[in-house]
Amino acid sequence: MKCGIIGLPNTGKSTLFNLISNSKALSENFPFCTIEPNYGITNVPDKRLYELKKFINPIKIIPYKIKIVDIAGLIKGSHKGDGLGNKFLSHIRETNVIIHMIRIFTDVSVIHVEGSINPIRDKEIIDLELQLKDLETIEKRLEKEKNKTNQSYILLKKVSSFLKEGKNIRMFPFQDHEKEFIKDLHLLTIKPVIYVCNVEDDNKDCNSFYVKIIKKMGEKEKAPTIVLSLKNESMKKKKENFHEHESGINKLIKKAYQLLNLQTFFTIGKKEIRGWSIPNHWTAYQASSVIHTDLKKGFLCAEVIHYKDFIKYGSSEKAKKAGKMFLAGKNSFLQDGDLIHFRFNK
Ligand SMILES: Nc1nc2c(ncn2[C@@H]2O[C@H](COP(=O)(O)OP(=O)(O)OP(=O)(O)O)[C@@H](O)[C@H]2O)c(=O)[nH]1
Ligand SMILES: [Mg+2]
Repeated sequence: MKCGIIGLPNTGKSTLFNLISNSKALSENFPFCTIEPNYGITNVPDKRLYELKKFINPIKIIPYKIKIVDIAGLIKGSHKGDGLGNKFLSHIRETNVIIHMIRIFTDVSVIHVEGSINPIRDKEIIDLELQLKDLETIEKRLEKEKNKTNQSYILLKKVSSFLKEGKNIRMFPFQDHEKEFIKDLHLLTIKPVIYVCNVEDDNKDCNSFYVKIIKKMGEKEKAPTIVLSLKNESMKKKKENFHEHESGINKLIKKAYQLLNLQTFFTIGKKEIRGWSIPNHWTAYQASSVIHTDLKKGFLCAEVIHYKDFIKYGSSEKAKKAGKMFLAGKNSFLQDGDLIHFRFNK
């Protein structure tokens, strides 16, 4: 599961990537600084790990992680190969959530490829490039389709008209089963998106004119907008324990995690408390595989305590005495935050 950072050149994508993943990708004041994508991982901040720590006091805490990709800047005409060519599209295609970086900060010393600050225009440039690429993908499929009366042909025709109106496919009113028809096309504008407004100062600019408009545009797509100042975040990072405080970056990572449709379970012990992430609706049996394949092979059952019960009773023993520990079989589903101990045959 990956999140890809996209946007015009010089909007702060690599700066964000470095902050999120503790990397040192090249980030300079010239457009197209990033050519090949940068790959990294980031811890997902979760307060529950620190709440659990109060009762267990382990040697270490291991948070769960998500993958982040910093993708080359897009410009007008990118879909047909202008700028750095259209290789970037395959990098976007392989992501599950898009983080769309929008420059609100005005700093004139940072070159803007369009020559002026206009976040609405900038968002529309990126949207249009992705829409044109999706349109091309759909048109190719439509040309190949011989049976013009089948369900998928009719659906794709509708989606194509929708794109031609300048709308991202994520806004299309799909019926529940319809997304299956187009899954293999790996369309770009159907992916969940988070808009990030990179402002000069997040204390002053949170409700500025442009931020309000971008938020409204996001709401129409049911997409969240996060406002942050990478300049300020970079300074904060130097001062504080980054993953424990409620920064804009942490909000962003949590939001990305939500959109990836993942859920969390915890394992606890004297040595470590660890968070694990699994797709929503995975069973206890499937969950065991993320720890070790041996657990899945010899799976007997999982001892489960819901997070709230553990916090209420303060230990596994006390929760068990209160009847709050239960055994989950192979096909049982888990709740987000469950504390799990797997029983298995060695
Ligand atoms: N004033 C100000 N400058 C910023 C901010 N965020 C990034 N920058 C500067 O903008 C320049 C470009 O930042 P990058 O993170 O490299 O931009 P990018 O989007 O990765 O650019 P490309 O790789 O060229 O597409 C750098 O000089 C950053 O220091 C910000 O919030 N405020
Ligand atoms: Mg870059």
